[in-house]
Amino acid sequence: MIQTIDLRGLEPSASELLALIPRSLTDVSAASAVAEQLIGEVRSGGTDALLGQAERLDGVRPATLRVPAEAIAAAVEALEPSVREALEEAIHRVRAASSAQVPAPTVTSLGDGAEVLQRWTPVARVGLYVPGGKAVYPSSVVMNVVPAQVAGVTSIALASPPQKAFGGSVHPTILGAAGLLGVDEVYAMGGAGAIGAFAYGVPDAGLDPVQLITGPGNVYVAAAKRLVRGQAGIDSEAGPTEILVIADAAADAYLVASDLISQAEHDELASAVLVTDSAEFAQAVERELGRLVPLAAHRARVEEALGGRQSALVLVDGLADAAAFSNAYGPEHLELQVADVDALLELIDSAGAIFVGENSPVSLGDYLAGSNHVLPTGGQARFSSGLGAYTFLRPQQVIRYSREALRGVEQRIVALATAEDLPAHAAAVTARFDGGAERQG
Ligand code: HSO
Ligand code: ZN
Repeated sequence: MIQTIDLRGLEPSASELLALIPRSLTDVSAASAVAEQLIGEVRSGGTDALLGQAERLDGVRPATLRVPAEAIAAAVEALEPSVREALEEAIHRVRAASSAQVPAPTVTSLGDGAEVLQRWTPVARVGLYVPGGKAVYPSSVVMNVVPAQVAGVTSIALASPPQKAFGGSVHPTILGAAGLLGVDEVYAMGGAGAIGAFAYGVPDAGLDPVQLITGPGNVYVAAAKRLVRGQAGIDSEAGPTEILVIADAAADAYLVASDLISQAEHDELASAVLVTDSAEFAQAVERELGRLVPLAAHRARVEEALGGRQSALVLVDGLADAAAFSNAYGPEHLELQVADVDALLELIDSAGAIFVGENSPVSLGDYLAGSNHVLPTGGQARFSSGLGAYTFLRPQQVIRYSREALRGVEQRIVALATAEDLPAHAAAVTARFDGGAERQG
């Protein structure tokens, strides 16, 4: 059911390795034309366009675009007590771990009276997208809102697709999670149109444009984020979820198979990859998958994900090769289940989040580890990070020189400005010292 890729005895170059990596063929740019049209409609038609899109694409027309405050308060009250308690604990843990992501300001002294301060400033207003298609994830509300709040963002708007089963409003557990976090600006809108609404604003709904849009979504949401980038900032483009497990013969095949299935449960296009130096272990995992998959609640989805070109059991000669494979892949989630996890961890450089040891499954990080579950997919972990307080912060340099300190570098500025044929640059500095040759009076 799941393919085996045997790399033993091979020494692939970096580009050969990339070609060997199992990936789905999702093409964000193919969704671009549709996304562009939906964004265009929202820019010209405002609220009416968004409600019309809801009717067409979500099969229901919301009574109001913005969810009334009373509905959010009622959703908090209606949360099932165990769910509410779990959300509160998740909020507590993610808040604690996110607080460690806020850097302290630093001052660099470059001599007497010469100072460069670096401070971290939150963006003013953000739009957080919480998907509501195949599955509804109140946990993603926590993962988006908490780091923004920890960063000090003062204006937070949330969008989630209208739900037919709830009269066109946002799903009640999403509203409940938003309410627990004190977020009161929630819109029943989804897909590319919602991203356009965030980026350009919807004046007739009182929805002001945001400076940054974050959160996962389907391929149209990803395409829309790509289109509005520049108008607003975006986090990384989210694709189908991925899990890569590096395991050796010492690992527990039942637990590894369970973890692979856990992420395959999300999506037919989800990737589940095992990389191991033990062919016997790979066989044991395959046997466990054969036993467990038919028992899965979302069996069809799991079978499709595991049987797809994006999932595989990969055989390598040793754990150093496993690490090299994983680094080239840059998985969203990486689990290390080997005898010497610390030695292996040293070899890892690219992964959205790394789960170390048998008792740190991805499901822990999805909900309650305290880490964030909005993570880069599709190899983006090779150059970007998951969502965190830092996503909502911008480093800013504040320059403060005294007259004497400026005097100390005056001639060097003149030399460089002259070399660049920018004499006004030089003059702006010398004006402070030559008595102001051009100054009047
Ligand atoms: N594994 C998903 C997040 C999630 N799982 C939400 C359960 N709920 C992507 O990291
Ligand atoms: Zn998950």
